[in-house]
Amino acid sequence: MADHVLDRPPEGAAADWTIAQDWSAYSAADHETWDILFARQQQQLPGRAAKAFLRGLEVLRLSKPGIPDFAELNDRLHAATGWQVVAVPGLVPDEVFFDHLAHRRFVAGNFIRRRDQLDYLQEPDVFHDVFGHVPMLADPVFADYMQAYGEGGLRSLGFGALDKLARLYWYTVEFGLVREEGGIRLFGSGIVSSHGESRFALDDPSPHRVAFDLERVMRTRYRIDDYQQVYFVIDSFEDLLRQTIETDFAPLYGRLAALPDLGPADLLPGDVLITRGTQTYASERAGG
Ligand code: HBI
Ligand code: FE
Repeated sequence: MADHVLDRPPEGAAADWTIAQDWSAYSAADHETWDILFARQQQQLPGRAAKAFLRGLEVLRLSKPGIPDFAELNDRLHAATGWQVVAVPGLVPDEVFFDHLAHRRFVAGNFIRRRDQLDYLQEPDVFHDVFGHVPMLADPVFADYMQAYGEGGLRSLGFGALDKLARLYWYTVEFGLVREEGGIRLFGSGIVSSHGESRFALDDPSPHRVAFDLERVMRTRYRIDDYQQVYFVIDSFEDLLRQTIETDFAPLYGRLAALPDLGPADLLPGDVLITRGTQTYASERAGG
């Protein structure tokens, strides 16, 4: 579990940690922060984000100015795939998080970042959660993948294998790339909601880009404090869903327990490399 998570719902939250979005409480400045973030990404993402993501923005009409009202957003999202967005005060415990996903509910922070945090913040806010995650949930295949992930998450708790499964989420849902039309496109929410990383992940020579392999991904540690040193590229959302559903995770966890973890920049002889990164960005940031 993330370090700054409480172990029971804060006052005012329901037993499942949900709260009212309280849309009318946002200030004009809050809505303007959303509009600034939205405009920056709208200018950057065509031709870079996966078609499913861009289609989701349209289906959900996220271009409407201001922070979306979840009630209105949910009418469209529910009609598309049966998913719903529910508001939470911040990070919730793993078990609560997985249970929501398994029931097609995506938890979203209801607060928005301050104006001096446009480029980076650690806790997921409404821009990351709604702009970053929700468009993909309007895609029927990805919608099924997220539910399957929640179900797998609940099972993983019994195996003590959450750290391994969390890497799958990280390197797909948060930071995934996909092959599309002979090129590579973005779909990970942490990338598409970040002005800097939505360039870096595709264009920068520094990170490795490696073809997705479930077991390989689940061995790979990740960093939460800076751009990724490796991105994994899936063939398609159908393929990702199929691998996740067809894999029996119990023996996989057994195998993983016997294998050493990999660092974020390690490469293996069996890797299918799309780009071998220079790792220049990471070494310079490390103080070189
Ligand atoms: N809580 N609000 C919130 N959002 C998350 O993405 C989240 C969480 N709690 C736990 C959690 N993620 C992790 O368990 C997963 O990333 C694996
Ligand atoms: Fe996220």
